[in-house]
Amino acid sequence: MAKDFTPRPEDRFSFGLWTVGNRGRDPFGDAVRRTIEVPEMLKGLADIGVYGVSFHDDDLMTFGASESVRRGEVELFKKTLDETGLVCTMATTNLFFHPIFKDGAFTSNDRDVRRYAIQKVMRNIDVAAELGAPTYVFWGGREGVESAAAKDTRDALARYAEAIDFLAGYVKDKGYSMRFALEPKPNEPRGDIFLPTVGHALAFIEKLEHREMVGVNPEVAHETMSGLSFYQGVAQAIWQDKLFHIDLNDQRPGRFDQDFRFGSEGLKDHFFLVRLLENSGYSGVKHFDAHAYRTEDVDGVWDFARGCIRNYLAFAEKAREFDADPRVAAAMSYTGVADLAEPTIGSFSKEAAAGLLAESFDVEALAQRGYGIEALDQLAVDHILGIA
Ligand code: GCO
Ligand code: MN
Ligand code: MN
Repeated sequence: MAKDFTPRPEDRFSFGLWTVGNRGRDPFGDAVRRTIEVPEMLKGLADIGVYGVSFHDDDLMTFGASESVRRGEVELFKKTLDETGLVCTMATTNLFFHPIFKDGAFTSNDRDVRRYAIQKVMRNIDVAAELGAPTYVFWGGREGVESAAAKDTRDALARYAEAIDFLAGYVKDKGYSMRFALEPKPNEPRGDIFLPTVGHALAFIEKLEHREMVGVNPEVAHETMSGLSFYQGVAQAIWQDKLFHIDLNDQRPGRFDQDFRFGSEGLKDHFFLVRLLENSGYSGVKHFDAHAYRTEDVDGVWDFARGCIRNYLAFAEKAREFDADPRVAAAMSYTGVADLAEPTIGSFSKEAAAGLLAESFDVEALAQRGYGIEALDQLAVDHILGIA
């Protein structure tokens, strides 16, 4: 019989309204399944043990509707959160769907579009604060170009930074406690998107005035589309204390943004990713930004959502077993994993430099060393396959 993996609230799993709400529309075909209304969605998520939900302004409040209609939609959402016990874990702005954003939002060549985009975010930040969302995500899907002739990238990045800093100022002025998380993506829908990878985003943050309240929201699919290691991007973000949020899904390299069920493709990558998140003390939400295959009806959507959670918890269990295996400890010791935590020489001093220059090394002997990583990695594969 299949093993039971029941999530606990402290696992802090979260889904976007647009994920389980995805109706399978793609550039080639129309919606294939019915709308799941917000109350039904939240009840369904609560039933499978989810902790929280996230939203775009336009997922929750009808774009262009009167303030009273939009208020009613927020009130219904709040009421359903109360009834289901779910919390609002993140909010974000839809700055990509409406034709006004075809040339970008914060980086549109049209100044009025840029000002409208900032206003749209401010309005939703107020809603996010009311709902208690601790994180506000910025995914700049339309911030980019098809032709490098169309924008001076230096100006575009300056406008991007100006917008983020202005909005950070707004949050501080209002006394809200939320933090910002920038979500990189290399392309799609734009030919080239600004801040294409975790590395670009981390470097960009260092140029901001309010850099202390801005981190990253890396997504499995997006780094994988770039052919990069998601693990390494996340690990560096953790090292820089910038992993404020994470978008979990799955993806094959070299494809369009597939947003597959978490853990359905890259089993070894996900094993190490979950082990990293669990062992690093990451305390943010585990947010799924994925959707069911287009072949699915509403039952399939819930199979998809349960699958994301099940795979995360299964990898967490596998990671614990791996870390508790004495053969793994021995193999890691042989490989010298913990030895890398020991400082090499420390800060510069004239004495340390003179001491190092006077030291002699047995280069031949050092070059002969085997690191035993084949054996160590095979233990990981054995654990993943359940044959350890
Ligand atoms: C995508 C992105 C989005 C964002 C979302 C939240 O590729 O479509 O991953 O799903 O995560 O807009 O900002
Ligand atoms: Mn995505
Ligand atoms: Mn995402």
